[in-house]
Amino acid sequence: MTDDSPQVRGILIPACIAALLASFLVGCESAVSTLAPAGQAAADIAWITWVMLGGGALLTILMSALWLHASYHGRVQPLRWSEQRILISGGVLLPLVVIVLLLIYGVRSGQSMLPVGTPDLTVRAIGHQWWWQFEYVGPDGQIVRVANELHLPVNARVDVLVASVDVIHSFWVPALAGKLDAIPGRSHTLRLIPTRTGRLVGQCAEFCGAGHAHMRFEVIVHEAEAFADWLHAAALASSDSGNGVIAP
Ligand SMILES: [Cu+2]
Repeated sequence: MTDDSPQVRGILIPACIAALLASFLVGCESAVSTLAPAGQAAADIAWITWVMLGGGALLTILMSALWLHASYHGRVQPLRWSEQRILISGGVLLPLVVIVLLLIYGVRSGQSMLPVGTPDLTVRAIGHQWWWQFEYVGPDGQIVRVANELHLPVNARVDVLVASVDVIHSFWVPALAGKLDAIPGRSHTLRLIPTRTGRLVGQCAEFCGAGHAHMRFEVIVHEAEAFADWLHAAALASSDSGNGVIAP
């Protein structure tokens, strides 16, 4: 059986079509999906994902069509372009243009997660085995500590200072932005700009021990006034709680 025998084609073609269709059946609309963005950085990531998926699909269709044509008809007429010209344009120039464009867009998207300019709010996110602690500065300057719930105001520039007290974790809210490692002894800053209210899901994205899979947290994006009310109530609850950490 040769590579282009009818048996091989009979298996490969349905397999390629099935793989292509399967990629469209993956659930994207959820509180934990980058492809249902609720933040500026996530919107950039989602856009480049769709561009790359579309470009990849077009190239796959083009190459499959050429392959099928060659399989069934062979070379029916001489090529108008020399083989060297085809190699240079398709093997060097095309990838160069695609990679440079992706690099420019990737750098621009990455910058939207950098803490540029003064934030409207700063939150500390501290990873523990196996939960997240979020710290706010309350209305009277007191520290407000919350377990596994990150509350944010909509359309605000929020700097999240990501740290860890034990092992390496990774802070990730797919619907808001990319992930950032939480490393013991260091603090890294991630800029979040939520663009719609609602409830989202965050998850530790670095295997950090037996309880890693349970290291999820909830993200609640409020209108600005509702966020101020929540912070005020959380400050009161925090002063009443024994260890100063509010558990949901
Ligand atoms: Cu973790």
